[in-house]
Amino acid sequence: VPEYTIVSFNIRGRCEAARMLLADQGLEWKDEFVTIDTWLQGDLKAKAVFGQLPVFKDGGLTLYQSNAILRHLARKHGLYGKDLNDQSCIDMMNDGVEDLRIKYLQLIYKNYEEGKDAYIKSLPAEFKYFENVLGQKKYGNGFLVGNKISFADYNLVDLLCNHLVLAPGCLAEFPLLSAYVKRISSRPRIQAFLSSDAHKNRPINGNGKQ
Ligand code: 0HH
Repeated sequence: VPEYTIVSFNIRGRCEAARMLLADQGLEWKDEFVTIDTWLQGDLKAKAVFGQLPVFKDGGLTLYQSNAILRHLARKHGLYGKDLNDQSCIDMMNDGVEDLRIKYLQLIYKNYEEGKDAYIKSLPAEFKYFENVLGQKKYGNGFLVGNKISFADYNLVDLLCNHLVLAPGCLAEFPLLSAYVKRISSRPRIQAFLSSDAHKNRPINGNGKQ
């Protein structure tokens, strides 16, 4: 019996980074997908702490908020740095990823047709920050923080993969970031996860835009 359950809409959305983390760590989880019809009945929404999905279950713990879910898994499975300073830096990185994810979701759900060109033009300025972070590391060939993968890495790689669908050439001028995405995506369990039908058949977003 899997240790964890993720209840979400059947999209990659805000859960795919957690699924990538779980897959990479060799952990088992169960996905429970909620249809729009079920959601519109309102019972699940009424129970949700902030009226939204996803919700994550770990034994007696019920947790809402996708970033809290990532952090819980990170604390539990050693994906939160080696000490307090690492933890804080990983939080800083994840907040940077969240800022970009919010912009991406605004485009997808609110402004896709009119905003797409301008959004793609704005990406180099966004990606530069992450390229610089990787460049400050000794060989530019590791992770966002320290010498070990953290939840922020899964979150960033997931978001960058979505951007490669939106704008396939968008990482071309960022050698460290391109190599980073390739390196993490080719970790054996992540590669297996990314090439699974479950992942491939799951739409990125809930409105069919990507
Ligand atoms: N801060 C929260 C987090 O990080 C934000 C969660 C959130 O945005 O966890 N939840 C949305 C997700 S749905 C939600 O619950 C976004 C796409 C919806 C389209 C679904 C299509 C499904 C197709 C099978 N929204 C519902 C709501 O607010 O009532």
